[in-house]
Amino acid sequence: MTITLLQFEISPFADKVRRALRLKRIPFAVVEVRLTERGRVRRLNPAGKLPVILHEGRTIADSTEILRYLDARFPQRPLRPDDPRDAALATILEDWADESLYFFDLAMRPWPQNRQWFVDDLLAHEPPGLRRHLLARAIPGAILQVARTQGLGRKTNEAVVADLACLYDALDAMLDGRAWLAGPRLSSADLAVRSMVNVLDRTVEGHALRRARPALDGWCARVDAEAPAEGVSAPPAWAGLSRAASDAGARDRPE
Ligand SMILES: N[C@@H](CCC(=O)N[C@@H](CS)C(=O)NCC(=O)O)C(=O)O
Repeated sequence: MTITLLQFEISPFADKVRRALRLKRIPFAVVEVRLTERGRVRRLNPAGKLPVILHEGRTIADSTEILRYLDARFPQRPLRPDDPRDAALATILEDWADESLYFFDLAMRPWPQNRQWFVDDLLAHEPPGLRRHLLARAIPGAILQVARTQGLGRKTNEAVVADLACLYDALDAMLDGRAWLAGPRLSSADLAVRSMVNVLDRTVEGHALRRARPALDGWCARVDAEAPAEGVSAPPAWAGLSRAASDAGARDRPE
């Protein structure tokens, strides 16, 4: 029975799940949920978060739980490393990406120089009209507020970028001479971290920091080759990519 993924397309957690499904070559259907459909999201997941997958009468929420479920039900191309120490490292890195690196996305994407692309991504499925206009005005501030509550958003912008540079240095060092973050093959750690780096690439600062780190840059290409992201909207001029280049990763979406 086909898996149905309910998602906000822009979400790095949805990206992580889509990459896992593609890596394992599991057919899936996507249902895009509107940002304003709060009741629908809560009915699917009382925590009020997406992604959620539906499979054989089950509803599974949380990207980490979803990846575990996929590994249990579809053992081909396992996401969990075999070696217990590698598996432990993958668990910790996945949690770090989801619970810490994610807040750099929330803190940096609403900045003025990144905002337009962010709003375009957020509202890609929202038809033109008054509601779209109001959401475009309200959402960046609301997201910044979440980052402030968490703490990262209370730092200066310069300090946030310096923190991210330090973390990217750490990733670059981990990946120097190694293909993957945890163990001898691509694991859930690679998917979780790559999905966050991917969304941070949609900021001027994150993009420049990633491109300046060769081991991190090469690893991004390796993950994308094995577990491709879907096409997203064209990058702005500063990203130095053509629309065709950005769409190159947009392979056919399984039905
Ligand atoms: N731990 C969850 C996090 C999911 C999450 O934070 N999703 C965000 C979108 S990026 C969401 O649904 N936010 C809606 C809200 O907080 O109201 C996972 O790994 O799936």
